Amino acid sequence: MNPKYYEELKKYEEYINRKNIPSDDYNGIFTRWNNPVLTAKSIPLTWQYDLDDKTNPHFMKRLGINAVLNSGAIYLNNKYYLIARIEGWDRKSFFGIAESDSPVDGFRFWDYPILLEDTDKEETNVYDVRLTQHEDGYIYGVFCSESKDKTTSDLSAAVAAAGIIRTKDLKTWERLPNLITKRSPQQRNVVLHPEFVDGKYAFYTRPMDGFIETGSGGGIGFGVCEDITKPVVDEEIMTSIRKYHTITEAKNGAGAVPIKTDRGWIHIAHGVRNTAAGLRYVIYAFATDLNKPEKVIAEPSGYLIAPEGEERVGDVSNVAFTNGAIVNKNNELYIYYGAADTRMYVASTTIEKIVDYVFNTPEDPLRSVLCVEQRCKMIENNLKILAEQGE
Ligand code: M1P
Repeated sequence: MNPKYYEELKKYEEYINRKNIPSDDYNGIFTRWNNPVLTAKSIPLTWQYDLDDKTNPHFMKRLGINAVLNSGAIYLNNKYYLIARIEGWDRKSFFGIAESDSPVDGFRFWDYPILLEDTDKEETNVYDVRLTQHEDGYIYGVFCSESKDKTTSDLSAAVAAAGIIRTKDLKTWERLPNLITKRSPQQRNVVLHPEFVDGKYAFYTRPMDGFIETGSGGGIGFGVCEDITKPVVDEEIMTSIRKYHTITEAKNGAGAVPIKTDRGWIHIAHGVRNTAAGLRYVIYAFATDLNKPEKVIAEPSGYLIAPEGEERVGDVSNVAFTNGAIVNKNNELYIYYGAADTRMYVASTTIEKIVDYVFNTPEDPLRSVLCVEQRCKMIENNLKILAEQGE
């Protein structure tokens, strides 16, 4: 074996085994963790190097990895699993399962990435899986399945659809047909609701006119389907809608699978606005009704997590994007988020705190003058409290 292998293996092991550290930035809502939980450095050497001295005498990376990002997440038998979007130097993404006993560090990939059943020869790229532990007994993965748009001569034109896979053990995956949404030509950021709604499978969708532009798509949609093995959604109705001059003005999309709480379903989604420097992706939260999971009942103003510091820098700068969160047996909540389409971070909180945040943070009154009024009311009350306490 080339001695370089042992040098690189040592670096890899040190990287995987390094402990994460909570940031000392305070907001009362969540704690950021300083180190990424997954990056291109987390990928095993066997996935990148040909270890045969005869065919690789210079110990070159033959199949390099560019980025590890937007990961689905699931908690099973006290273990934390991330199904990451792994992007090769060749720009193609695929999925790999990383496992840890800890929610914040130590994620190690299984021996092989997931080899999807090749059911559609036009499918060129797959990414951003959401993992739903459904009450029907399966774990579903819903992801973006991308193909070339052959209706135009534009080489970068693509069509996005929602691919569906399912498993009972994360090892054997069955591929189902892609979701058909009758009203929307394209779909990305589709999430399967974990419970039946009126006896049907329910999807959060993101109706889009084109590959990048949501166009007339007003926000996060919701639709039901009878048979998940022939998945068709006839009608999509709106849940969290996009609004002018807010964090969701350009687009939004469902993120982690909704979390059931006593007060409602907590959704952790992403919102996009346009800036002179390009699109800015942030993570926001809202709640929907327990019996009508499409009906928004609370939507705090602004963002929950925006990209900060080194999180802002990468292949697509200024992006915080989530498609996975875990609630463990202690009701701690871990929100995994991709940063700048390059690496994965985690933020932690508790169910008690996220419910307080979602239901007690004021809504966006949508105009500057009303926002100042809202803030002044809080200041007035605070000054009264401080005066009463002699501060
Ligand atoms: O590049 C930012 C994100 O862009 C897409 O999200 P959306 O569909 O909302 O525009 C996704 O491709 C996502 O993977 C990516 O992080």
